[in-house]
Amino acid sequence: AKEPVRVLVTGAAGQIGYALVPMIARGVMLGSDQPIILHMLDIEPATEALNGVKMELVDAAFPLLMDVVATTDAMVACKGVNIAVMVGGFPRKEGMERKDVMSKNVSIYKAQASALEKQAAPDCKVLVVANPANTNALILKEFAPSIPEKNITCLTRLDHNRALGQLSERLKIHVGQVKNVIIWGNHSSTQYPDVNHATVTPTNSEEKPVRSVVADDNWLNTEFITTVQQRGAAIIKARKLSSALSAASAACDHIRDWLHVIKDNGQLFRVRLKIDDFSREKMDATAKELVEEKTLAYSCLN
Ligand code: NAX
Repeated sequence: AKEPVRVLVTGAAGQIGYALVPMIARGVMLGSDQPIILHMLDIEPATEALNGVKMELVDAAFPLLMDVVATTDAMVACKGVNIAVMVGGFPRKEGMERKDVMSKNVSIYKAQASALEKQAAPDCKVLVVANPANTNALILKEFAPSIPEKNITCLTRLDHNRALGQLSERLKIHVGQVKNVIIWGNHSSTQYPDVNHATVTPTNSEEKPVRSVVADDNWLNTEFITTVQQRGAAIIKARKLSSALSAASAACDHIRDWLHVIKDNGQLFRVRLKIDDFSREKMDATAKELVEEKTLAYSCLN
């Protein structure tokens, strides 16, 4: 039998955590033959809720789940972890300044980076989900220097999957028939969902560029983009809660595909793409926002 893999989920008592831990324990992230030891971290006020989640994991009797560590101590939570999914963070509350939220998250990610730095398995793979996801990942990288930079990532897979969903609804085809959609930039409403390199393989036909199959550049350049950018807000409006099952599922997709690529050839690889003026403008705008976030985050460190 395979050695168990230790998977950390921070913010495990929250809504994404509640959707994510059973997926991991069922093998959705690492495969149906991979035993798992789940490490769950949350903060003191969530202790009881966290224990409740642990009780349900026990009750679910997952065949792959070898053990559960549920704790409010980051040093304990990070011990020996091979994969760390960072979902815990400080949410923006009404009336709060951007700088105050940033400052809270910078200190959380600085502390958790140090815990990972000291305790995680060598070659631990990190996925940051908590917002501001890109910037939290940057802070984590800064304060966990022994974790290889390429091992620290943040979640934009949900945005990617949302883009596939929109195209598949529009074209009345399955999501699996669309590929090579790209999300550039920040996981925020400035993100740029780019279909210029994407293709569709319609049933009984060969692969074609998305633009030629959709045949409506106006829709692709306006409504499609804003729908993907604003999808998180639309879910909140409908559910009165933010996306959780789709976020958890995307986190599993992200890790599964990442490990698969590593198994195949050991490295992520770069591709050379032609970028048109429309894309350039959108990419510059979201890059500008990322630089602003970075500056704000660093100002919180002082
Ligand atoms: P919840 O508020 O339901 O859960 C967050 C959990 O984190 C809570 O249980 C809280 O106690 C815990 N927590 C807070 N500080 C912590 C700390 N220092 N250490 C450990 N745990 C801590 O939020 P949920 O809906 O689960 O969302 C979690 C995060 O994901 C948010 O930051 C949210 O903005 C972000 N999202 C990111 C997405 C992405 O695509 N990158 C999409 C979904 C989601 O909005």
